[in-house]
Amino acid sequence: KIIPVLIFTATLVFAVVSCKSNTRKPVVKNDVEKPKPNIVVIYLDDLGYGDLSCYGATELQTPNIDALADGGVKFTNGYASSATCTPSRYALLTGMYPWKNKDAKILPGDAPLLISTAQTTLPKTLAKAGYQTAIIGKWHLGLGSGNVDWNTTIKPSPNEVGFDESYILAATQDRVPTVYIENGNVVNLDKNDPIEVNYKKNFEGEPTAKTNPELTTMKWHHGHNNSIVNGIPRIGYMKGGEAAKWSDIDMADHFLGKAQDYVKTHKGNPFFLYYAMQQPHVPRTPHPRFVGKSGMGPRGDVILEADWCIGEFIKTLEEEGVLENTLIVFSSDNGPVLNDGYYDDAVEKLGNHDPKGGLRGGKYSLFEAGTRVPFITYWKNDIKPNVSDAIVCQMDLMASLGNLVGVDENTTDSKNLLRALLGEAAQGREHLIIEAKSNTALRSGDWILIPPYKGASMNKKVGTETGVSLEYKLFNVVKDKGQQNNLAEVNPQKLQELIQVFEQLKQ
Ligand code: NG6
Ligand code: CA
Repeated sequence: KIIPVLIFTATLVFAVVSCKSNTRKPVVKNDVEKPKPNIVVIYLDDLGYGDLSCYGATELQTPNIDALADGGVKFTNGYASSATCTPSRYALLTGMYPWKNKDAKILPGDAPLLISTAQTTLPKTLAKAGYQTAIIGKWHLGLGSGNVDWNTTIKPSPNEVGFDESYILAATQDRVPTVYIENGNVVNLDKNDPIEVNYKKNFEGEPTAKTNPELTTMKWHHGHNNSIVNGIPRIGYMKGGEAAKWSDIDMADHFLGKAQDYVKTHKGNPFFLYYAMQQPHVPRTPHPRFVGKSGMGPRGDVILEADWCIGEFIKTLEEEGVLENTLIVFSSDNGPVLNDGYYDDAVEKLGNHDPKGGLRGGKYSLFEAGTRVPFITYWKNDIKPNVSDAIVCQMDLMASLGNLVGVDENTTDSKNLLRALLGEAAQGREHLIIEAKSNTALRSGDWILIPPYKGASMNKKVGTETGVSLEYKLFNVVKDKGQQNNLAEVNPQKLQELIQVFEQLKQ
């Protein structure tokens, strides 16, 4: 009789103890059994290669992001797949080259979901390994299947492509609808004040920045002259949903609070959190705590705000006891832009700051500053501090993180660069195709090949070079970081070699 009682007691004690210590299933890494790490991707919007003090900025100090770089791997050849947001996010989450999907372009706020619910995604891959998954922040990959009704549960949404939980802004801060959406439902929606959205025409009698400029507190430079929300003119028309409208100046705090709550409530089991911050995309609306702090106008101020948010978020990981076992990947969806459609002093107050960090071009550009961005991996005690010149792309996170957690997906575009990403190997990709506004170029070893394209060489309104011209351009970006010397004529052999590689990869 005593033996069954003993077994029962032992089982009970074991259950209680294992529950308290939050035992995790082991993951095999370097043949050593370790608990599965939490994974957090911190993704900024339009942050440039030179916008952080750890990447050489002297006029802005970003101590919290610098701490990640100092304690982790800082990549000097880290790439977004594209020079604009939607395609980069598509590649990050699907591991697919965005130029293979003709719809992967900057999406309006009422566009249908770009990712098919049948597609393999990063969150789905991690979920296979038992991860809880969430996105908090900017989505910009479309919602629903056309003609979204914002007043019922929106489907498909991030929740149908792999995220257990989502708390998002649908498109961009400058596009309607200017509301938060939680698991497909508009937050604080008053059913008696339904939301209507239209990207083609205004709703009768509703003010716009053109008809009622006196209602705007931020002035538009190009585009951004449709509906006015919180004094800010936006892209697209929106009616109703008064109680649901977000507060722009509180957005950073709002997403931070959600991200912190997520950690607190999910720390018991491995989680994947995609924390997609809105800074420093337009409209730049720093909380009053940060106004004037950079001396560089709102663009600088929101970069400081983002850095502060990241510091607070990391503090939460630490306080909740999970920092040591959390792999953080930090990056940006595309390169920098100053005037992206509002008068906000970004150009006027820039001073000596170089958001491009010595690269050429910027957001929307095939030149390097369009896609080469800050890229940092940090895993306290696991990653040894290092600077890596390996060529890595955000698109590679799917294969690499899959490998880390023991789910090896059969991917074509996403490469398993786990060891490079953890700073254990110096070698990254051999080749990478980058994209800007549907044109593509090749990074191969030390070289960049930009094929000829028709179109303007300057994006005049924004004030950046597009990288588009009718000739082949060939640069050695290790010797010539600023892409000043086109070697296409003096090195025909390299040019032919890269044209072949490019054409093969594009098939
Ligand atoms: C452009 C907007 C720009 C920005 C961009 C998307 C105009 C004139 N310009 O069309 O302000 O919203 O789209 O940026 O409307 S991204 O980072 O999300 O790709
Ligand atoms: Ca962007």
